[in-house]
Amino acid sequence: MLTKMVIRQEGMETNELYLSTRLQLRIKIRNIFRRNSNRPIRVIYPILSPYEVHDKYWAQRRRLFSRFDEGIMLDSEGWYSVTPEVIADHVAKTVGQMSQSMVKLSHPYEGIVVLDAFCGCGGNAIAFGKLPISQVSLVVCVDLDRNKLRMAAHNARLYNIPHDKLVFVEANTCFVMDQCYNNGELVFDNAPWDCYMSPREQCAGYTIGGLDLLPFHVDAVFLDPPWGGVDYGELGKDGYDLGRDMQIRYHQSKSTNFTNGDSGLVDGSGLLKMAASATRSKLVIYDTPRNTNKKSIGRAALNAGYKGNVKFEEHYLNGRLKTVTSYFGRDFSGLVA
Ligand code: MGP
Repeated sequence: MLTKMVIRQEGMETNELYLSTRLQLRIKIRNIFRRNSNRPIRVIYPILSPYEVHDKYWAQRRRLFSRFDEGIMLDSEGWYSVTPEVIADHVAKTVGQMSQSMVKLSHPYEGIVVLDAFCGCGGNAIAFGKLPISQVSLVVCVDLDRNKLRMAAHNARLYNIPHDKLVFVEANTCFVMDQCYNNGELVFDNAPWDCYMSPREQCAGYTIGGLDLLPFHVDAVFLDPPWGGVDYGELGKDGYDLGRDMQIRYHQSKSTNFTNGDSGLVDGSGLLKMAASATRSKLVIYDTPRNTNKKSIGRAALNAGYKGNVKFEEHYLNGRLKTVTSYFGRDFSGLVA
């Protein structure tokens, strides 16, 4: 960790840290004989029906969405995993600003195309959608669950996000990043497209459909994946290891470069690599638990081919650390004295 500063805004504080991937390489070599055993994490999902919500999240509802009372819709997973609005807005704004120097755009008046790889009920997609078109021109919202996409569309309308700024794609996001994009361009080579087509529908004025809605290119990937349930905190301070504790199902019969053997699972490090290879700029934004082990972020960065420094933000709400965000794609060494 090389430097640290604090940004404050409306009850939210963000610590900015810069992690050196070179430093992580040294740590990796030193730790090679002290590998953690592959102990499985205990996953306890809340026993709630899709329409019930834990008191703790209900109490935070207007922090999750300032327009909650206008009719925001969330399912049980959405309740515990959606990013609080002020954090989502901050991250989106940071991406909008960073992208201007990082992404070479074909049209000077247009912004970047962001792939929101785990859209869920839309908290982050809405935040990206609020940015001016000169920063973000399109958000491609991917999720396996069409009902979540419908809720996200409904929620986006409550925030008056233009209908042509969000497109909702029902698909396995690993498949999208691994098989549909390479170096930022849409590729058709290996994709059994017929198997992955989903019917098209209009919802709250937005289009929801399958892979045929994917745009020809993407500039940045935003990753806010499931962390394995609500008890990630039991792994302790710095105990959440991206390579060990995050497991995302890749609905794909053949194993690829990114899956762990034939398990059909991609770990958090493989996920970053997949996202990086999908974009040309390698601009990837990664939301992970507050107890994410920073060395595991460094290892994941190296594994995905990044060099130099990674920007790492800790987001506090009313003095409590909520989430952390890592920004990959630019070497931040110049900012570090
Ligand atoms: P939390 O730890 O469940 O709540 O999630 P809280 O109120 O901070 O916990 P407590 O210690 O006060 O009891 C904190 C934040 O992390 C949530 O608001 C979500 O933004 C995010 N989050 C939590 N989970 C379990 C997930 C997840 O699985 N995926 C993603 N992407 N975000 C999550």
